[in-house]
Amino acid sequence: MAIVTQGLNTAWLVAGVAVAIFFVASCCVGSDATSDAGHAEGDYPIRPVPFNEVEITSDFWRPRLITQRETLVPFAFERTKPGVEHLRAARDHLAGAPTPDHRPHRFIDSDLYKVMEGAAYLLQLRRDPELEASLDELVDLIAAAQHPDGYLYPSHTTGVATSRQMMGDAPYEFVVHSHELYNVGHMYEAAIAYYRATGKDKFLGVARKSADHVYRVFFDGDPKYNGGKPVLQAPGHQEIELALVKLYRVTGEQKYLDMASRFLEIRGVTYVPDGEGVMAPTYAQQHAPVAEQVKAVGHAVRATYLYSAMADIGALSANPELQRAIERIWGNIVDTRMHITGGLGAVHGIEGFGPEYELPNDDAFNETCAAVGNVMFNYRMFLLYRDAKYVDVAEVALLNNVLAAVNLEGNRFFYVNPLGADGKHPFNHGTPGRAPWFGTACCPSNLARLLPQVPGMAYAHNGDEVYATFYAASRTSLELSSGRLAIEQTTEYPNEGDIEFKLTPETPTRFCLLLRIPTWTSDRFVPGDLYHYADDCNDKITLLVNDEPYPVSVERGFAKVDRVWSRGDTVKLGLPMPVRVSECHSSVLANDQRIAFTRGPLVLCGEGVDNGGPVQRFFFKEPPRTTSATTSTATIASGSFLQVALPAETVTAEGGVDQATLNLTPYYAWNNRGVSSMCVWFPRTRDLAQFDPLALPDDSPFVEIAASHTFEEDALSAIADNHEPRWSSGNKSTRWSSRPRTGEPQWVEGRFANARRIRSVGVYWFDNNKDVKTPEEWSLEVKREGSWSPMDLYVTDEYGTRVNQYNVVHPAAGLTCEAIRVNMTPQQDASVGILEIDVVFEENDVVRSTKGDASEALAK
Ligand code: FUB
Ligand code: ZN
Repeated sequence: MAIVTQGLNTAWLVAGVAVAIFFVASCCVGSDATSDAGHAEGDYPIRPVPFNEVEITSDFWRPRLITQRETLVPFAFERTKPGVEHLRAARDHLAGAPTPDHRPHRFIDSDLYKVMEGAAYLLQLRRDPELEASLDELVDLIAAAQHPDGYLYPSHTTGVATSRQMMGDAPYEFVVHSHELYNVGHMYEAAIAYYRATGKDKFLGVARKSADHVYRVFFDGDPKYNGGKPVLQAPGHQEIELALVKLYRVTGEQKYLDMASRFLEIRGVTYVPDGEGVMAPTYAQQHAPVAEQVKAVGHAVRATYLYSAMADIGALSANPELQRAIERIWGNIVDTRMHITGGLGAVHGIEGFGPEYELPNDDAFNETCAAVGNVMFNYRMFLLYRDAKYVDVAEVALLNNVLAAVNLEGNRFFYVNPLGADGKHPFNHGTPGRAPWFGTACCPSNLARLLPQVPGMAYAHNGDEVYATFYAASRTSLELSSGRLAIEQTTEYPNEGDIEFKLTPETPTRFCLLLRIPTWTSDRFVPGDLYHYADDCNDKITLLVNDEPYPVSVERGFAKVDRVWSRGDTVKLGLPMPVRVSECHSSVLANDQRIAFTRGPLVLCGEGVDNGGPVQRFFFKEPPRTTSATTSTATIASGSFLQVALPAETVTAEGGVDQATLNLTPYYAWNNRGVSSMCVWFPRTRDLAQFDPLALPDDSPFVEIAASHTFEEDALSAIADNHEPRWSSGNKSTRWSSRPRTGEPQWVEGRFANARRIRSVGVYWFDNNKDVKTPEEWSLEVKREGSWSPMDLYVTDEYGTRVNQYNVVHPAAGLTCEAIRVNMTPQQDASVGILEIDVVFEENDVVRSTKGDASEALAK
């Protein structure tokens, strides 16, 4: 029986190479936990042990799973209440009640679904009647918000949402940005998880009804939608595809797998947007049929969800074209577009992949969801190819980028994950640290559902081969062809590299144990051409079976131990874990003359909080001998983590150089002790080191600045750091503000190196429309010959308070001065703030050099 029956092109149907072992896979990590009913001809050749069959005893992971249950998921439910309101409004609307006056985000329900999915995994791990009852209530609500024909999208049901122009005037009119199918895709995943946890099929019924409806409208035509013609358009945000594969697995309904395949098949074929930015063909990977795609482009979350679905369907339909496409794309990612932390989607704006090798540090975007997607995609690639290199990438993304995205306490999040920070720049949607939640909360809700599934990456098998893939202290048992096998794993991994297994087969039996030998033990930290070690390590991997040395022969990243096993046999794997030094591919300009430190699978970073000030002041002329590194454990209220100390050099306040110790922390643990500077890639030259990354740059108009008051989370230097703001909201620019002072007059002033002849002064106001607003009024004073006086304004000028632009004023007549001062009267109950002051000087304006002391300068 061909796995995909309708609508697939012939090449897909006659896919040549059949996968050798066909059984219904049970997947994990965003895929499926068990597979009861699917009947594919092809599938992944190995089956992971489901997460709920692996008991985690790890001191690293257990606390995280407890935090998930006790803090993260309850907190996420609190924060997704607007999603519940949105569904309630839809339910009431369908029942004829007026829609309340609210302005929900158009796909806010998806965040709730993801938290429900995460909660259902927790239920699967342990019964919790209270949690189950609250999920039951939500399921009733979702069912009531669904139209009788299966349509479910509260924003169109109620007609109320923000960004209405992005959802079209009617259902499925603007599939490229409405997120109607993204929403229901997440709903399917939640419904499947809830069904598996509770055995109750009401939610699954809602999912099936929705999927049947979508099939009808998109592929057959339904008189109520799109004038009865099939919509035949792939969703702008992928998600439904992989969710349909799961729905197929849980129900055994072939139609859902066909539908997933058809959504892949029509992508980049039946509809190609032809604009720019979010309407560019590449943005949602619609620039070419998916099987012909070569490089990773566009929005990174969409991309990784697409590639995950391509792996699923490539396996299920044994489709070599799809498989080749994702292999190519994977290569392009690891060779040119992935940060060392496993972060994807380096550039802001499209939240996506930039040009090859464009991997900035402080300015990296690296959305948390993209790292989650990187884990999902790579784990599927491992299931498909049984090659450890894919687990290596998944592990790096998980242990570094994904874990960094939530604090140890479980209630503060990163959406954006840079590899450097000055401690003031509000890179994370308006803040320089983690935020409690976001207007678009895809990232924290993704953490709610990914983390409980991590144990499901630990083991996989195919009946005769047992793969130990993701090391963590744990216990499990699995059914081999020859009988049951119990496994106990003892390790401190990822903090230490010694891993011990105790194997207990029911009876002596032959099977092959495959132990992952991570890429980080080789000449590089992570697969691909981007990063390689700059130092040597002579420590050898060791392998003992029942305490006897066993040869380490590695194939596709796994050391094989093929023998007859008896009860209580032991295997000890030793993966040396010294601190290593990495260099980056020379095409990555951001890392030119820089090095990074790693230990085992963990990327290390320096933080200001451990280093007595900005960590950007450290540099290493020579890659340090990391044998001199010392390790210790830092313990804070919310957890503990390893730290490393290394000898380094620093620049001093006076511009000299000192010997110093650089303290490093795992990247995943940064920003758990307040906001401070952070750096992953350290300079190799003194010139690249900065004593103070917030100091005024050399080309600033001012040499000295002062203010009546500066909020502790802001930086006064922001007003003259030559970074052009794009919006007054200040979400993306370092800013100065007088918070929390409200109502009181404020001033900022800047002194020039010499008396200068001024043509104009422009002020770009910071106005977040909350506690910081443009001033009630403002004016300029200028300092001439040591005394301040109001600046005479050009006759038609006024002191403006427009947002999103400079408010420019000119002096009435030629004016030479040593300094300027901006005096501001705030609006009542608001503070004032400035993002940038732009001073334009007349050419050849220097009146008299004062050798840097303009206070002595004389005006002409
Ligand atoms: O569009 C849904 C999610 O919101 C995306 O995956 C994120 O990038 C954010 O834009
Ligand atoms: Zn996200």
